[in-house]
Amino acid sequence: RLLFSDLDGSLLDHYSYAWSPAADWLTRLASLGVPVIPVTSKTRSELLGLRRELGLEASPFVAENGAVVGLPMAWRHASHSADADGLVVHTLGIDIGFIRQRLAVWRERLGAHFTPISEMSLEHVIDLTGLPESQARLARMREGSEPLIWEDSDEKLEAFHQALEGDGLRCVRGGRFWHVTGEADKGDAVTWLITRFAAMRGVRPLTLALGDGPNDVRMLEAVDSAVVIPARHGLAVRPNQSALYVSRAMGPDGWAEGVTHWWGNEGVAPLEPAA
Ligand code: 2M8
Ligand code: MG
Ligand code: MG
Repeated sequence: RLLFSDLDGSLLDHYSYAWSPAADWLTRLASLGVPVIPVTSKTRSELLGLRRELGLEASPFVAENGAVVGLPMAWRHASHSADADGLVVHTLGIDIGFIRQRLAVWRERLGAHFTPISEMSLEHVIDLTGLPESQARLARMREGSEPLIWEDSDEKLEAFHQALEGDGLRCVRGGRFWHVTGEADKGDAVTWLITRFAAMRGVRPLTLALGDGPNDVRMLEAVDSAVVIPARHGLAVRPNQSALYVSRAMGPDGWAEGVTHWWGNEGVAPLEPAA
């Protein structure tokens, strides 16, 4: 089995970033050897400490909406070379320099008003996200996606989306920001990891994913069963997925509710321990 999870608004509370309601499930899944794989808009730098706190250091991770995939030692292939922390980073995305260049071009040509995170002061990032200063700093260390706040009309947003598409870029909506990325999304990264796991173990894993935002839709469609967690942002999240459960509770409470729904007790074979 593999569990893929969005962080903000899903495993973590949208405001406080707390996850205690999900802690029992995290402990149980760890003891069963089921990898819990964060699939998030956050950067690799933000994930470094967070994975440690959540006890997810042995799991792979997906950062920046699919642009960056990190593999722990056990997941790496002979052809992968690891960095100093024994982590292999597989980049599915496009270089951040190219994204920022194209943003500058389209801002000029369309006369559009928006603020990319790279142009925000640290105070502004803290204000918008409620992150502590140290984390807000790490949120600005982007490798393959640029979050931005849109400050213009819906018509111009549509034109902006089309312009980016012509560059092979995409613009997806997270809880607070628009995120400009390359063509790889959360769904592509999840599919890549499922294929990698199947190649390692010789068996296709049973997969579950949980998310609360429009940028989670492709991930929720890439797995066997899925959970949509309702969010205060009220943005539509409607994956094309027949095995879908919509939780009643928000954030980590809804997360635990959703895992219990699919992997609780009834009708599900016991979780197999790790090989
Ligand atoms: C941004 O991502 C969230 C996730 O959905 C958003 O758009 O609301 C990113 O800047 C991420 O790096 C950061 O940690 C997060 C904090 O709320 O905001
Ligand atoms: Mg989210
Ligand atoms: Mg997210």
